[in-house]
Amino acid sequence: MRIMKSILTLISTLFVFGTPIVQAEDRPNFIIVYIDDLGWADTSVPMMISDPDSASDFNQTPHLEKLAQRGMVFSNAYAPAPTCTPSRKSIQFGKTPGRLGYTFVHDVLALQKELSWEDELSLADVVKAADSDYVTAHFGKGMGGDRMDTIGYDLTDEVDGNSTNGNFHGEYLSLKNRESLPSDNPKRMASLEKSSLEFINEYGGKRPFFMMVSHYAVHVPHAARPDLIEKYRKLPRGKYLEDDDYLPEDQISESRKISHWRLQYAAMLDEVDQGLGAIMAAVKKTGQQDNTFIIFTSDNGGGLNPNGTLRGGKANLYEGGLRVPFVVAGPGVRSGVQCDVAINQWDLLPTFHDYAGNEQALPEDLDGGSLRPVFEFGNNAKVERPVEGFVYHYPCYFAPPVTVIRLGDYKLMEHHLTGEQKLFNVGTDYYEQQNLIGDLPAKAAELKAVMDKYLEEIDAEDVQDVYKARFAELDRFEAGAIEQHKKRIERAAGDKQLIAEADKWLQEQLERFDQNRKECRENMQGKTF
Ligand SMILES: [Ca+2]
Repeated sequence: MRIMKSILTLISTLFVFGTPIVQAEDRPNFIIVYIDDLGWADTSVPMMISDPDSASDFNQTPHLEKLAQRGMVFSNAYAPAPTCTPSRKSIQFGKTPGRLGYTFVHDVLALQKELSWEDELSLADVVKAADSDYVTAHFGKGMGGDRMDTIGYDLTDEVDGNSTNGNFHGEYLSLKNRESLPSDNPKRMASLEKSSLEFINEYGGKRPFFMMVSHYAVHVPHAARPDLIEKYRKLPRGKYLEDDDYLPEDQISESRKISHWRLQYAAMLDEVDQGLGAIMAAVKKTGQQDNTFIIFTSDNGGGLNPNGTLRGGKANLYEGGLRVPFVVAGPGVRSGVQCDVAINQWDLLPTFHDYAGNEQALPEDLDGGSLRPVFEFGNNAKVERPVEGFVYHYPCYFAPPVTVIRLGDYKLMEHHLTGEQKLFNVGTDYYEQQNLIGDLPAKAAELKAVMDKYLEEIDAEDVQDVYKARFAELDRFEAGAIEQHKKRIERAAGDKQLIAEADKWLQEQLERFDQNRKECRENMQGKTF
């Protein structure tokens, strides 16, 4: 399939030479700065001008503010899933996680089927098929399952191990020896900045490029440079800050440090923003500012609670889990404008296809549409997609299994086991406080019909199959543990202490798997959402 793609690239290159729509020197560059778990209202750029709470009153992202002034802010931008792995696949391939068959983190059914996405057309593939002179790079957190260098990226930093997810949570200098990062490189933010600047300096203005920088920040465990933490200690207190945030560092609890010390969170985001600023400056220096799309967004909704004014957050299907910051600047993109048209990250593949001047037809089974009309005409324009609405299929075994559709201003949520439904007008009530299911049954039925048709079309995963795959996986884990225990007993050669340790270990494993089974059975009872 890779060879097939290369042939297609060659054919398309020849074709482009025959009928040049976009000259090689005019091909735009693309940069995506992809943040992990950044909430819709976490930056200092209001995602909705009419809602002051759609920006943080504490965190500072001045470089993102500059990007927003130069370009557009999308108030209704969506991640493809409420968690990392499905979003990271979806953004690459222009298809919903449901269609790709990978819908939640550790999708046991996809793992059981040993699905691979190497043959899918990726963001990197569409620009290279437009012009083989494009050079493509991916730095940072991967997508799990397949390494980024197997889906069309020329340069990646997944070089020192077989990990398909980059560097776990960005905790190590090197995966091979598990060497910890120095304090001046938290979440590998300095490493990512270095890689991205080297790449821009090498290729900017010489070859068209696409670079995706996938941050490990701001995912847990949080980490930040001490000097930046001190900067935020001195700034005016934001409304979500608590007294405990201002304790000396050695008195901050470990759990707070890992997931919700807001001084550290702001400091971490500050460095993400500095990295964006460095990229913007490097692009400008190479003379490519007016020829480069820079997109800043997040792979799912916010991991911190409260999550601005949105309901829920990471890992659930309320707006807090799905709505993300989205800022873009680039050639032809309107300047200093907020756009309220609903867009999704699975739109980026057809968008790149369009702007790069790719003359091949897009695959027919895509979910996204080119964002060029809204980039150029804002609220007056419409995105043409092959499918209606945004469908989120989430047949998860460790959370309530729910499918969601957003169609127009309405959003229907339906539980797979109980059939419980909720309906919101997220155009006006994006806080999702008013469940309209009793008031607007016809609207709910209309959305459900579109949703069901889509699920049938993509042969969507069935939650009962997911449960079965989970139990089969736990059986496999258990058999593996028993086998490992047997070997340890053999190796112990009668040593009572070693035997006791091995027995204890096995006992713990078996208890854990039983607990996992119990949790799964409880979820099968149909907890509300
Ligand atoms: Ca994430």
